[in-house]
Amino acid sequence: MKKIKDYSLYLVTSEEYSKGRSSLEIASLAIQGGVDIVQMREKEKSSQELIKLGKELAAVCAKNGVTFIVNDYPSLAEEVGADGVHLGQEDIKKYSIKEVRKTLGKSKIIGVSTHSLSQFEEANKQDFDYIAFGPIFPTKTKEYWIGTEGIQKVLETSLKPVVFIGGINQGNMDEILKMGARSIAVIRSIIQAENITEAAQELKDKINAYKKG
Ligand code: 3NM
Repeated sequence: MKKIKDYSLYLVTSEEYSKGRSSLEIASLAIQGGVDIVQMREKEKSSQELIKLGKELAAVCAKNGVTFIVNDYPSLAEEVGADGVHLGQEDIKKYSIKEVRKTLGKSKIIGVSTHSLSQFEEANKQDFDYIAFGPIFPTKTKEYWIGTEGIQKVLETSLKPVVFIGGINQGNMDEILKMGARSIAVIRSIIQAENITEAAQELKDKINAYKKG
């Protein structure tokens, strides 16, 4: 792969919030529900564990035509054969985007997290393939949220696909879909669901309903 064709539903894994289920099992079930992109974001795993899980997730995603992204580490993304890497604001202080492009090659995807309009505007000028913007609503991994206010501006000015993230679930997603968002990333509203496949399907169906107008 390949640039991403469809950014509709983006699953971020996190085994520490998954009620004892493995990220591999969750990703497999969520893919059946229509997830388009899977990101491995495992803050508590060793590098050996990340390599093992990364290879397993890469295989499951490839088999199902789903894009696989690794969080934080360009060299790990390369090692496990991921389609790309997702970088946080701290990561982009550590690595230059030119270096990351060189490590991964031109065909790979590089995404970045942004948490304010000014970070978004900066990222919009750089050589990223997509931009994540959030947290829109309260979430577990951040102590703040930015609300829906900037969404309009982001959608009007973005030169690349924007994925909205942070506290988004089946109950509140209409609010941002109504504003024009067509791409969302989630952790808990998929990984903590009793039925992972149905939860993903519900999120995807809602996005598709707005896409059809
Ligand atoms: N990044 P949930 S919010 C990993 O705003 C992550 O950049 C965010 O988890 C950002 O869907 C977030 O459970 C957590 O709220 C998303």
